[in-house]
Amino acid sequence: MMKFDILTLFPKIFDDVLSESIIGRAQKNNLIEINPIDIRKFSDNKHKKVDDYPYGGGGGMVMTPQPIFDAYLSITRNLSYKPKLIYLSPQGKVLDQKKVRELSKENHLVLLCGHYEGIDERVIEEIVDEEISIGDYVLTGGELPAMVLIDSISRLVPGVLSSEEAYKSESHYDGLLEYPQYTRPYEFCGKKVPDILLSGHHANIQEWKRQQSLKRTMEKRPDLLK
Ligand code: 4H3
Repeated sequence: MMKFDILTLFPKIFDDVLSESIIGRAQKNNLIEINPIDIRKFSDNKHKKVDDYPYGGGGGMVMTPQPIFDAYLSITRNLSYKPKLIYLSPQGKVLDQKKVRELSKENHLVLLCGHYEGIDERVIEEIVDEEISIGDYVLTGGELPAMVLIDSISRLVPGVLSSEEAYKSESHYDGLLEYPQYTRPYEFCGKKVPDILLSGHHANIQEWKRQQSLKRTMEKRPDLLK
């Protein structure tokens, strides 16, 4: 069982995306739990304000530390352990499948989503264990990266995919891209499925898949082979 608590100003946007398909089924089967927490509810301010102008100017708004800190305490207050807290940020280590595998070993992750110009540095220093980026580009908030993280980790939680095979041969599992896949019909747009895949010769098929993986990786992502 993997639990994700998400600290966000926009808890609703997680519901639709993560309640469909494989991740939705995983939640129903109690293999994962996804719990968005509305930071705004924890604001001490009478207008439930959660942001303010940056000291030193520079434009935009910064998320104030108090509501984030209290939302975080509402998670940890009843726990005898400290769950790992990840801040989704363009300054973090760029996510790859190795990091996904590592994080899938945890039982409880807290994901902190910033918005606007970001979060007051002091709350980051106090509660963040790890900063992760999903790539070298800037988004309006950490919510989409949090969903990417949840999806990539959840599919590695035992039982979420129907069999181990379902993910072991996929792109990036062994540092290579996946071989091409075919299904019916046998012929489409004048193109036939490679005969080897219909041969029934298991060893030859495995060898073909390996060769295709290497060829693809060489052509599309030579950087992965280095
Ligand atoms: C993560 C977060 C990109 C990534 C993000 C990424 C808004 C973090 C704000 C939010 C800060 C500006 N953008 N590449 N944006 O994973 O709170 O940095």
